[in-house]
Amino acid sequence: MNNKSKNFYITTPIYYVNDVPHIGHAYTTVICDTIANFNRWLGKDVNFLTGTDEHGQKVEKSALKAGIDPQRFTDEVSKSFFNLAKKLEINNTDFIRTTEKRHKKSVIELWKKLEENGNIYLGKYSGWYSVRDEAFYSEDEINEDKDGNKIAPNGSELEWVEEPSYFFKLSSWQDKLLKFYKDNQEFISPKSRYNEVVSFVNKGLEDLSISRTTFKWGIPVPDNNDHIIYVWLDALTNYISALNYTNSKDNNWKTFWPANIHVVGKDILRFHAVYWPAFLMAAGIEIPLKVYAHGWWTVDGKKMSKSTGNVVSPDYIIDKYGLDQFKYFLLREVRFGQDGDFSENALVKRVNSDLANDYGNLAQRVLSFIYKNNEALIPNKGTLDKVDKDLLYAMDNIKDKIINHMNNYKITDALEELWLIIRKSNTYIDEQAPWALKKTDLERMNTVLYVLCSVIKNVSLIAKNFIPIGANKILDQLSINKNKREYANFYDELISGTKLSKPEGVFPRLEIKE
Ligand code: ME8
Repeated sequence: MNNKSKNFYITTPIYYVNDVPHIGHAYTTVICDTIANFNRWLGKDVNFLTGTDEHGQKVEKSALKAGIDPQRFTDEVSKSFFNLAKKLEINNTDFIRTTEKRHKKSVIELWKKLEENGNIYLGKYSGWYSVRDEAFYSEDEINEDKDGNKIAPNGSELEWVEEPSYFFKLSSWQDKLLKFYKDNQEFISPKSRYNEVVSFVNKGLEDLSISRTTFKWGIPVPDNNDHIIYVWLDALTNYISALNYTNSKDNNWKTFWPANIHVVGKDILRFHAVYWPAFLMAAGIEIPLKVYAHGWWTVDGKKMSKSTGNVVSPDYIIDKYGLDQFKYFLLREVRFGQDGDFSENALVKRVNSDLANDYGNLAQRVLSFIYKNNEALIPNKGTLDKVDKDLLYAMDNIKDKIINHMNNYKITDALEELWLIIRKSNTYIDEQAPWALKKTDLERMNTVLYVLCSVIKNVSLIAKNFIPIGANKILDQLSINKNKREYANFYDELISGTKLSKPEGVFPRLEIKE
């Protein structure tokens, strides 16, 4: 690995503090954590950033409604996202808040750079604005609801805004953006989203209003405090302010920029795939390698919303069904990039079939058999038959495929691949039937169990990036040292005669509990 490919930088969106964390936020965070874990496992130096977006009209309104001043309000609500990260036991390296000094400094610096390069001018904005999306919409995007109110394509309410405003010369970046997309076809994933963005930019870009004057909660424009910097310009900068971009000598900046991947929901693709690269180009900063837009979760077939009362709390699901179970469902149920539907029934079904019946059962039946019949010791390897070699070869092959899938962010494919070897191993144990060999051929029984332990070890080394708690428990039961669980340990041979700890079921069957 050369130095650049040894480092890996991944980000979640920074979440608005006006909302309570729900499974949608948890999803993006879990996806990023898994990708981060996997890359760390491969031996890379990983920087994984998440955080909260705390400025803007929407947050100011929510603070007003709650009757508290915005700083106190954001301090409190930011904590709930910080606590979600803790509850999910993610391995983030940083948590950024846009109200922090380090962030404000970078936003001001970026603004000045854009101004110096002639990309900002003062004008007047009149048009439609959605406070919910913190976004401007052009006339051709606007619809009307049944009462004749103007609404955005996603249904959010619009208000007419007319005020002095600074503009970013987005229109002059249209051709450069199109060229950039053409030269970097991997910049936006999935492909359907890439096409969507290209066609949006092809239609023509208007200059972007990047300051507001009708509220105060944000970062003032340098030398003109009447203006507050547009919350998206402020928020997007988090990805570089966390690396201390204002200090070009900072090691984090030199090591981790450009980011390998920004993971976002499809709702905020335009900001990340059009505005962000335009700002960066205009400021002479390198553009990230990829923006991945994932799909949208509904709940029991309906859009999640406070008014419908169907917002699902991750804490509730984790306490009821378990953290690995929740993560596995999110990662496996829906192909990364596509929409999905959350229901407790689907979660229970998925967990019972894949975790309890397949993986958990494989580990439990092998380990408890050894515990009872081989004095809890890793058996002798003996001589491998073709069928043993085939299984070990398949494991090796699948490991390579999984690495390839994960390097291409195909998380669901990676899990499908891992389950192929788990199911193959369950078939192998049924066919080799160590319980029968116990009576006829102890040497062969030992070999079969040894092969199974090797596969369970390697499956768990990979699985711990996705479902760390259970996979690490299985590795504990196999007496694999905690610091021997990296990719580099994949080819470590198990040592016959090693004492195993008492096996315990790791993924119990779930029942729907009312
Ligand atoms: O947009 N399904 O913050 P936000 C899937 N502050 N993902 C969902 C989801 C759902 N139903 N609901 C939310 C913002 N998400 C800005 C971002 S970044 C510089 C600024 C996830 O709190 C998804 O990742 O509205 C979505 O993009 C993000 O939460 C939006 O979070």
